[in-house]
Amino acid sequence: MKFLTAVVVVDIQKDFTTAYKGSLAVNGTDQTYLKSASEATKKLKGVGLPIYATQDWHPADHVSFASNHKGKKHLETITLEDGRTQILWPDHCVQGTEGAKLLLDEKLFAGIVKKGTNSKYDSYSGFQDDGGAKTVLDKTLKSTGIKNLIVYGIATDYCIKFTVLDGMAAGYDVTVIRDLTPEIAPDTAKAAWAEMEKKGAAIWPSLDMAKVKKLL
Ligand code: VGL
Ligand code: ZN
Repeated sequence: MKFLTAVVVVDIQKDFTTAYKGSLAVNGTDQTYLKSASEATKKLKGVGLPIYATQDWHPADHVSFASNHKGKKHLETITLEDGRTQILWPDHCVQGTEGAKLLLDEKLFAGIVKKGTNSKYDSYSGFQDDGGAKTVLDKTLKSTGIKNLIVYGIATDYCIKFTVLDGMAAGYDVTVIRDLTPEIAPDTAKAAWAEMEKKGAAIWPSLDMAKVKKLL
């Protein structure tokens, strides 16, 4: 059977979780969350859907790390030489480190899409970085005839928002699973949910396998 729907699990990595005392730990990412995310992913895999993971994968000299900008702190915003604004974060998901590891069983995934690998550009989106360089995600999905995406993971206000908006811009119907998608801050998350919905994303409060079966 050929599926019309794929699942994109965003950035479920040690550094983003309280469960592993990550450097950029997001509220609501304890062991209970990880268990729910893992069970949901297994159910989706169980009905045959292809599952892709995105993985934040930064070099140590990445532009988004406050430590690479003298005198700057976590969550400050800077203006880069080319005029773009960049939010600064603690060092996180450095290539090859423990904190960059994915927390779901990698056997679940049809592919793992690394992002944020260019030190000059951040990449909240799983589709492309801030310099416009595409990842393999869109090509991979299009080449297998995928039309719909089910998205969840970390975090609503950054990587989920940009992955969902770029997914819709690339022509996919996108559904986001709210209770599997924790957020960095309430105000930015509220705006992110509103924007995703306004631009046409379906927001489900939780994973509903009866509804998923209609998307297959
Ligand atoms: C993310 C901040 C920096 C995310 C990644 O996964 O939402 N947030 N890098
Ligand atoms: Zn990052």
